[in-house]
Parts: sequence; C-alpha cells; structure tokens
Amino acid sequence: MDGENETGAGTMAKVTGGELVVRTLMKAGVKNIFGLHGAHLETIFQSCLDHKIPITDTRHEVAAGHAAEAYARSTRGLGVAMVTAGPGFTNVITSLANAYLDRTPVLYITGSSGLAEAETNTLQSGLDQVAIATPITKWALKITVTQTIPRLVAQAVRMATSVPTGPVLIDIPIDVLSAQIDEESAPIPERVLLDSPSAPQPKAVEEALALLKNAKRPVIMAGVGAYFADAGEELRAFAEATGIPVYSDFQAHGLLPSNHPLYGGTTHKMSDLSAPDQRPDVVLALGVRFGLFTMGMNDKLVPLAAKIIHVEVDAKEIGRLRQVAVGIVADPRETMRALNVRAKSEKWPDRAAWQQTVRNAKLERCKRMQEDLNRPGPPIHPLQAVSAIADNMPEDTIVVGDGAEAYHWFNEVVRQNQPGSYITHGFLGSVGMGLGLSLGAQVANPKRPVLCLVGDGAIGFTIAEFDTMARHKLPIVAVVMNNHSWAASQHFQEIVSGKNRLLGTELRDANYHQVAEAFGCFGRRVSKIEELGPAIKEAFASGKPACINVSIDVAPIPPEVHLLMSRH
Ligand SMILES: Cc1ncc(C[n+]2csc(CCOP(=O)(O)OP(=O)(O)O)c2C)c(N)n1
Repeated sequence: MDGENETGAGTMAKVTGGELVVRTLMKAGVKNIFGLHGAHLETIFQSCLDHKIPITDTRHEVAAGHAAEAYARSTRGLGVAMVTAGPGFTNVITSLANAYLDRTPVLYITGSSGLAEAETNTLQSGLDQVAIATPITKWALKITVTQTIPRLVAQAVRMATSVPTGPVLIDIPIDVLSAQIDEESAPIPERVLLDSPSAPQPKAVEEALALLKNAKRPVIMAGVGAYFADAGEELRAFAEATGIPVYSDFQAHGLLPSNHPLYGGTTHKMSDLSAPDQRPDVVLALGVRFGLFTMGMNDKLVPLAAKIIHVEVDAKEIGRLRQVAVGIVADPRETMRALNVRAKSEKWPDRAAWQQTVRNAKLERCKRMQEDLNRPGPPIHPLQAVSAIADNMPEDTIVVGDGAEAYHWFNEVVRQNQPGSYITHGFLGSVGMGLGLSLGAQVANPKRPVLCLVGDGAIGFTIAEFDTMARHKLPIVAVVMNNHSWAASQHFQEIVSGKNRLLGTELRDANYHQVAEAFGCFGRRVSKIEELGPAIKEAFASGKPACINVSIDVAPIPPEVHLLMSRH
C-alpha cells in the first residue's frame, strides 16, 4: 500500500473526503455554513445537499467569512466558512484577521489544488495557504490523507472553540476531498466539543472581594470574555448584591440591560467620570482585553492609580497594558459565581452616592446631546438619524455597526436588553464588514430583526450582498448614513492636515437604495428627519431585505472620535 487513500477490497460503503468533513461538522453541532462555491469544494457541497446542511452562499468570500464570524458571536459557538482555492482564500483573509484579533471561533475550510498536482502551475494553485494563514489563525493545517479528515476536523473544531477561542483554517486538497474510501476506515469522533470552564482559585476570590469591599468608587467593566462566557446573570446578581456600577465594551453590551440603574454605559463613557472625586479606584475587569476599548495606555477611562482585578481566560491579556492588583486566569462566569457565593455573606458599603455620580454623568451626557438633537434641518444631524433609528426599530433588534463615525454616533444612543444584540468593529477596525456580519446575525437569529447601520463608504465594499439577502430571504434592514464622504478619514484629514487639504476622502452622493432595489430589495431615500422613523418601520414591515439611504450632515464629529483623537 503506498497511501492511506487506497480503497482496499470488499463491499464496505465508500465515502468521499467531503462527506467525512460534513459528518464531522454535524457531530460538532454545525447547522449552517457560509461560503462561495469552487470546483475544489464540490464534494463538500454535495454532502451538504445530502445532509440538508444549508449553505448561505455569498457574492464575495469575505462576506461569507464575516457572516461566519457574526454567527459564532451570536451563538457563542462555532461559525463555519468555506472558500475555494487561491482567490477564494485570498478574498477571505480580512475575515481571518478580524476573527484572529477578536478571538472569534470560526472554522475556515479552504480547497486547494490536488496533492498530485504539486508544482504544476495548475489553476488556483501556487499559494501556500497554510503558511499565509498561520500568523492570523490560532491553528492552520493542510489535511493530506482522507482517512485523517474526521480526526483533524474534530481537532480543528476543538482548537477553535476552546479558550482562548480563535479562528482555525483547514486546507484540504481537491484529491483528498474527492477520494473515496471505506467509511469504516475513518470513524467520526463521538465527542467533538469540549465544555470545561475553569474556576478561579479561592485565594484570588478573597483578594478580589477585599479590594472591592474597601473601594470608594469601584466599577465593573464587562468585556468580550464576559459575553462569550455568558456571564450576564451572574454579573447582574453581583452588581445588585454589591451596588457596583457596570460599564461594558463592544461585545458585552446588553449583559446588563441598558435601563438597569447600575448600568453606566459603554466603556468610553467612563471618560465622563473625569473629576478627581469621580474617578474609579478599583476596577473589576471581567473578560476585558485592555487596549482599543479602554483607551490604550492612557488613563482617560481607567485611572492609572486604580487597582485592577483582571479576570481573563487568556493569561497573555493579564498585565499586558496595566499592572494588576489581582489577576485571575479563569472563566468569567465561574469567577462571578464564586464571587457571588461569597458576596452574599458580606456586608457591602452603601454605594448610593457613588451610583448617583454615575447616573449624573449619564444625564449630563444626554443633556449635552440635546442641542444636536433639536437642531432644525435638513441636513439631518447624524445624532438625529441614529436616535430615530434607535427609537423606531423593533425592541429586540440586533444592530450591526459598520462605517466608522456611523457606529460611533450609534454608541451614543445604543440601548440593549439582551446580550449579543450589538455586533460591531473589533480590534481590526475594518470598514466594510457590516453586510457580511448581518448575514450571519440573521441566519443565527431567524426570528429577530437585524439592522445594519453602515457608512456610505462601508456599504460599497460588499454591496452585492443585497443579492444574498434576497436569495436567502434574510430581511436585513441596512441604513446608510450617507454623508458623501469617508467621514472618519475626512475629519482626520481636516484636523491633521487642514480643511483645504482633502484628498481621497470625499465620495459622491449615490443611490445605494436603488442598487438594493435592483436585487429585489426594499429601497427608500430619506432626506428629512421626520421621514426616517416611518421608513424604518415600513422596511421592517415589508419582510424584505431593505436599504434606507439617509442624507446626513458630514460636518459633526462624534464625541467618541474626539476622545480617540485625544488619546496621545
Ligand atoms: C478596510 C478599511 N479600509 C480603510 C480604512 C480606513 N478608514 C477608517 S474610517 C474610514 C472611513 C469610513 O467611511 P464610511 O464608511 O463612509 O463611514 P463614516 O465614517 O462616514 O461613518 C476609513 C476609510 C479601514 N479602517 N478599513
């Protein structure tokens, strides 16, 4: 025998490599795949057809990748994207990078040219896809023997979904996928997924409690890890038992409902606690990854003097930017459970005055927004637009935020009652992900409304995805904040280089809604603020994918952008 792909004798049932991929994914609980066809993947597509595993096929591979990311984020589970050899792989790289930086558990399956065709200059070949993917994945591997597919795909799923989670790429040559082997020679593993969250050490729990109890102005910052660990209930119980206010970063919105009296807002709003007697002195950072969402090394959000209790599944994150008083490498929910058990028997100080300070900061921020909200138009002030969106979308809408200033504006008004309801930029800050992310959010949540808030620059990247929405009956409502500009770039240019030094940052006014209409979607143009609310309601009521193209004023700069520009 010169290879494990030999078929052997006898009457045993034969299976293709593609069939083994699909059977293993089914054992891992995979119910949806995102992708774009290529001949290299044909056996996987055929097996998906046989097993009725739906493939949401997109118009560009990057949208499939982003859809798998949003699916993973929405379900707190695995997303799967499948792309063909060569250009299919190169097109999905931005998604790989995004998932890598955000630790999103996505399995990327790529086709590649046959092993037997090595070094033959054949179609879509010549790239070492594994080498290219290695620095931007948790693990990347080429499978070269058909019998090993179940074992290695299962391992890939475990690698992606175990903490710290992250993307994994499995590259399978076309001849390995299409080979027919005896099914008994490649058994499918029974248990693919692991579930073993780690508990904190009791000593660390005691240290954390002591610090929080003796603090004058403690806060809890909830981060991505708190969301992925599903720590909302435990977080709320602890906040209520101790009276400690909670702020949350981009993926943790909604863990504590926005209208909860102890909710301070998104982490950037901690910058409003700027007076010396308002600055937090102890911060419980729950699943937080310090950096972009905590304003890097500076102290605008977390004072340098504050004592930090950092709970994170990845030891690498602890102490990375800030020295910690207590570092706990453990699951955030398990840690909150342990803290809650002990919190019950403690007497906690009266935090009424501190809670009032946090509430006042929120009220002050709302007051500062009133002038913009009341401004007569047109043009529509962007804050008026996002406010009308928040007021008129259905209660349980999942918002996907894209563009740059568009979502920074939305951060001012975001209200959320349940976690996983706001999917937006992570550390890569890649403009143009919105429509792809929305596909995944809608597939994962067929009963919930999905609204994609997107800049006019951002929508151009994958505008053909309105076709994917229409074909797959995904009634996503995209609202384009049309300011004829790459506004975040334009404002940066204006501030740094001068208002008369604009280059490459202006766009034309375009009828994006008509592009959506051309794909069979609902379209509306809105230029007066009073038209926006009804248009949003009409779009959701249509049951179709929709594009509302809103003309907004380019001039205003969101408060968060001012804050970010001032960080150095
Ligand atoms: C893929 C990518 N290309 C370029 C950039 C640089 N960039 C950051 S913000 C921005 C402008 C975004 O414009 P738009 O989508 O219209 O949103 P707005 O800021 O107007 O809300 C650009 C080009 C980026 N972050 N990502």
